[in-house]
Amino acid sequence: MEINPQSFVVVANRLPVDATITPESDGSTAVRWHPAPGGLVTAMDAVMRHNPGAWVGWCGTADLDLDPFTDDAGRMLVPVTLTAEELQEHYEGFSNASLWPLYHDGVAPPEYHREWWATYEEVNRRFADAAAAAAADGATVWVHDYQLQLVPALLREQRPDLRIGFFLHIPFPPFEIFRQIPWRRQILTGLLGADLIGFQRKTDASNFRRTLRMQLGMRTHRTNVLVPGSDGRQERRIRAEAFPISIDSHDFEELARSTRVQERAAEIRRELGNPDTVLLGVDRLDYTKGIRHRLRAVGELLEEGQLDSTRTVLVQVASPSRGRVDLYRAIRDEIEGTVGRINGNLATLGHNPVIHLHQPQPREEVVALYLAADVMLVTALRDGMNLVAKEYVASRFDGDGVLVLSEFAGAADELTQAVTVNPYDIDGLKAAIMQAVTMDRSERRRRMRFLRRRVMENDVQAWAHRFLDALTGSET
Ligand code: ADQ
Repeated sequence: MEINPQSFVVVANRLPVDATITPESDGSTAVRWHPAPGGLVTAMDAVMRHNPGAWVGWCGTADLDLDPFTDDAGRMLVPVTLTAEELQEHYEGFSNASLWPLYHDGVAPPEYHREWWATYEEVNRRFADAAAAAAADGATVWVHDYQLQLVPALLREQRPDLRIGFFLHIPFPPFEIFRQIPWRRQILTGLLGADLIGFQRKTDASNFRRTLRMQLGMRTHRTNVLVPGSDGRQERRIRAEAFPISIDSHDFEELARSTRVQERAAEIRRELGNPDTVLLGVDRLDYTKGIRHRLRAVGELLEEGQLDSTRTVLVQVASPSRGRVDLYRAIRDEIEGTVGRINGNLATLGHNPVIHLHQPQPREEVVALYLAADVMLVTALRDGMNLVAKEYVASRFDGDGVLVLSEFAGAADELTQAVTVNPYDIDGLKAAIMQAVTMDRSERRRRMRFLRRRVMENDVQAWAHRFLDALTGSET
């Protein structure tokens, strides 16, 4: 199919929908599309409702060659084909086993392989070609995340007419950590093809600018970066700064206010045996999320009797979503081992103090859990933003509930009235959990009022406007 060039193009590793191939009764096969999960898709889905255009991304199944098409929402979806080997090396390998741990300050050791890098370059080139074909003259192209850091420069080479923005959803590490990656220059040069590079936190943006100074000897002034032109071309002034992402806050509040979800929240508490305290964790199963530290702290509080094991429940939802099956199996085994040990010591016939749900939960159920939880535990060791923290706040239209939030999650910059913790400090984490559990109602409400103001004002639409206005030069 001919692509009808668009004036706004989003480029992300995944499309907002996943394709699956299903056999038909006549022996043929059909492609079916389902919403794809994840923080980035949720955010950009909401943005695209207001800025229709094209979305370039992988369709979720290897070796599937699909034509671009327009979906029910009027967006043009442009699938990029990836082979199983490319997925292994670009996505599971370089993206998730090299970049992901490195950018999260090395909370797991990154691995580097030259074949992975070669495939990363190759796949980035394919995304850049697809974006170039989908973009109209002078279009605005918004490239997302660590899987596609070479796309801005590759795209600029082909299409200097475009306005190119890049947003990194995960942290950018300090120069001393970043410098270990063998392809550090190529990655920085790839990103510098953008006119605007957005980060979650101010510290991420300043880590990046400092890296440019230290590694490439470049000049920066405040958030501006002067990129020297190649072949005697004039230097370009680009910007690298923080644009903290958010959620569709009003959508969450509306869902939480629905009778269905409120009834379900009450039912959840009944199903849990009407405990005095419900603690909640909702995470993708990942070593950056600090689930192990959280379980350790809650386990000790229960075993020491500071939390009454007959009157307290921790519900931990942790579902796998990103590659590296072996690694995730190890984390899952560890979580299940710890949960089993705590319950083995403390459970009674009718009551388990810790419940681990391994299956991903539909959004309605997640919001019902948010409403049912007295205390939300977000204990990431490192996290770009952490949307779960914001979703909890947006869902608590009743003005109650306490958020315990890691200072290593980007959300901590804005949500300063949460009970903040260093998750590595187990005693500090235990004290924070007890502070949250015993906090009196007026303080809970005062803190939640502040948190809600922040989350309801800075929603995902406001985030996208700020980024796009800065990119297109229309900010005031
Ligand atoms: P993630 O690492 O995926 O996002 P997060 O920001 O918490 O982390 O977003 C996860 C999303 O998936 C949330 O909408 C949450 O409700 C949902 N979710 C998580 N676990 C779930 C489960 N078990 N069942 C059902 N739903 C679940 C990346 C970065 C973050 C950054 C976002 C957006 O790692 O730091 O905040 O992108 O930029």
